[in-house]
Amino acid sequence: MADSVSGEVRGLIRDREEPFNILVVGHVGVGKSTLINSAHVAVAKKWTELAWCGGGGAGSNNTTFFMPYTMFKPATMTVPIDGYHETIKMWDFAGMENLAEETYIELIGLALEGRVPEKTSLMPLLKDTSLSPSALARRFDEIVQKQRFHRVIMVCDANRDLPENLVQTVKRATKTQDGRQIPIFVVFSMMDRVDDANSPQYIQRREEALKAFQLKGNLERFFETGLYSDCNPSCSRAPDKRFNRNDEIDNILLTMWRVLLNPAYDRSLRSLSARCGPLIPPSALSRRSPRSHGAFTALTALAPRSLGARFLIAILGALTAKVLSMFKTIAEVTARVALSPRCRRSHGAVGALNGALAALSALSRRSGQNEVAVRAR
Ligand SMILES: Nc1nc2c(ncn2[C@@H]2O[C@H](COP(=O)(O)OP(=O)(O)OP(=O)(O)O)[C@@H](O)[C@H]2O)c(=O)[nH]1
Ligand SMILES: [Mg+2]
Repeated sequence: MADSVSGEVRGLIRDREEPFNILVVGHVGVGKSTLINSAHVAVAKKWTELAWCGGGGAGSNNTTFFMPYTMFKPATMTVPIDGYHETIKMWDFAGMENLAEETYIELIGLALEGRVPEKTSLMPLLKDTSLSPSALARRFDEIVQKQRFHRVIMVCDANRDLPENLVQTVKRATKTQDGRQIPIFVVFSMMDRVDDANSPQYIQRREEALKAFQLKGNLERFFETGLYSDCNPSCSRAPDKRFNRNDEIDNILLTMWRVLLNPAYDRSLRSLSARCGPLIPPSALSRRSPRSHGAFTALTALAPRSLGARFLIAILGALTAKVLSMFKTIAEVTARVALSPRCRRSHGAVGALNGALAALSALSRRSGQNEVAVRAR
């Protein structure tokens, strides 16, 4: 089973010929950098410390630069993937404990659009309270196509309550200004520290996450796992400092890759104008225009993704066209009949008859022989 998934994932990796960027977000110390390394290990089958994982914890901010990590380079693989174009990158986004929401939303949003250059130092920007979202947008006004994002992974510590602010931030930021909807995947890390995954407290936390990301009934985008960390006893490298593989972690992360790389999730990445034509003024879709949110959602629903809505509209359109063409046909037939020679002749006959009637009634009034006159007609 694991081997077949591994083979499938290697195929999906090879098939990605265009840049494929995954943004990893989450609070400070939840395991974002550790996830990047662990996701790499699951496919590479050997350890490489791509992203630096420090002590973590509130305020430690190990990751402060906006860093891309190219996954699965031949030198890091036990068995290199032939024909792989080195297109897949995971990007580590700094976590913030007490985030200044507007600035953070703007910065994540700009990053997702490919406007924040790699290696940008994020902390000074996030901590600068005088920096308005519009000033940030002006600072990063150029889109680098190969740096646009295709997936977002939100990492949450399974032992901590869901960071509501960050959830909302990520949900808003993944609806980009040009109308793309970047798919979000959720990873509950630190599962090795969860005492009882059946406890009401944990179940409620899990339910809240599923609800917040509308994943109920479709767990495909939700993953719960411990990660490869010195602190995780089930794969700990101490005391011999050797890397100990863990099949359970590998299987979950291989499944994550299979879903992440599924081309079906690329559909919502086409810009809305490409999906709905030039009907939508781009300004109405701005992240900074919350009023347009409803309209945006409705338009997104009509986009190719929602086949049901499109089908309904197509049927209504076809029916309207049919009714209009029927009216046109009736009008045309009536006009033609009215103008036909037979019709004109009968107009004359009716006129003549009416004339004769008038003459007869005048006569009969005079002679009192109505009946004879009528019969003679
Ligand atoms: N036990 C255990 N420890 C973990 C797990 N994931 C991460 N850690 C540890 O938690 C600490 C923080 O992990 P990081 O990956 O640096 O977290 P981060 O989210 O990148 O942190 P910042 O970059 O500071 O925002 C490190 O000591 C990791 O080894 C896990 O699943 N289980
Ligand atoms: Mg980090």
